[in-house]
Amino acid sequence: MSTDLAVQYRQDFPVLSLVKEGKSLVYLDNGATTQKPRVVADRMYQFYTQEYGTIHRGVYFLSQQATSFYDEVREKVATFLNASRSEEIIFTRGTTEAINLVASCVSRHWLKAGDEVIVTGMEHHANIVPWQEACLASGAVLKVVPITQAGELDMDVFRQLVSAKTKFVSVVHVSNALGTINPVKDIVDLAHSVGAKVLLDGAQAVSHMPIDVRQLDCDFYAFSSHKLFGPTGVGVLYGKYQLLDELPPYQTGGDMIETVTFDCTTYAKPPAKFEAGTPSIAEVIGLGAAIDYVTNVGFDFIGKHEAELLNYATQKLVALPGIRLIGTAREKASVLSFVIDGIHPHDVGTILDECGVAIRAGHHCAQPIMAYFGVPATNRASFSFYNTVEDVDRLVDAVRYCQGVML
Ligand code: C6P
Repeated sequence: MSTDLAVQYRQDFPVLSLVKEGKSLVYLDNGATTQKPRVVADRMYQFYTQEYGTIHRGVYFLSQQATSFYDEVREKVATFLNASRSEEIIFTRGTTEAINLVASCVSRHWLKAGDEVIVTGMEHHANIVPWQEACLASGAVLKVVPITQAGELDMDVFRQLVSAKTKFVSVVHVSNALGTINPVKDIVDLAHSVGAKVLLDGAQAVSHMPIDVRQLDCDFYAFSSHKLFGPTGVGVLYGKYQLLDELPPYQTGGDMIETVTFDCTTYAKPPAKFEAGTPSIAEVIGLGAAIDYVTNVGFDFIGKHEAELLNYATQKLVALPGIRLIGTAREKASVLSFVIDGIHPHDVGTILDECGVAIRAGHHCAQPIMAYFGVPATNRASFSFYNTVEDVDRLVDAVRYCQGVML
């Protein structure tokens, strides 16, 4: 087991040493949001206390320096995703805003009545509702690729659904509720074969595996900083430059224009065209520190360690009576959703919390998945590289304790 290194990395995350009512914290809600290494908080503290200024507006030193820091992070994100150029990186408030941006712009610019948009049965609400709105506004039709009992996409149906009418395909890279890693390169190729554009929702992927947008050839890729060890309030939309250039703006106002008169306004080029108003400057700088940090940890270690944790946890959990796993795909990230016979997930979550174990209980903003599996909610333990075998043992002990109390 690669736990020794994980134990070392834990030292970088002050909150992981938290002890409450005599119990040390076992943090297993990394799918919701990851904890922050000290370097991220320190970088933001330094910016706020010693370097703070607005960007793109001031001729004075602080503003120019802040502008350089901000633009450097754009370069860093471009390298992190292997984008062709930094102008392909748009800062948003998060994955949700990134998808809303694309859905809104695509609906106004590309979609017309009778066109089809494809999503899948394992999407987060953030990748369903914006497309429902886009279809309502444009008269396009939303098609849904079903999932199988293992929690995989039914690729045969996917291939049947894609046609000349398909204009856009929007698919989650890694499912937050099931852990499934989707065959996104195949999906991109399939969509491109009929000329459709593709967005990948990478909210749950970026902290687990390296992302190469040029290799994937996706048209858009979205993720949130707070799930990648960075601050809340900032996210990233990658888009191929030519497409960003073609699309209309999402929000309008300051910083996204070239010239404004009462007769005619012209827009700045991407990325400025999609970043109206003063952005989350300190948070973007914090995201830069998070990317440096995670790059230093390295996805070789992260992938190997998380796979070991997932296997170990899966074996331990299914060995208990009355456990049903929700999501048993062949390719999975370190997300373990389960239900326990006779105990509502919210009760499980509350009792595990008494044991110091933080997991998520709920529908995970993926109600269609819950409906498909016939459950109101699941319990979800999601692991990060700083979790250990001991964390898994504490989870399993807490589940056993919960069964003892409730059954
Ligand atoms: N999932 C969870 O699973 P925001 O809130 O904008 O940072 O991310 C939204 C989002 C979009 N897509 C996927 C696949 C996601 O998992 C999420 C957020 C969280 O616990 C909250 S429901």
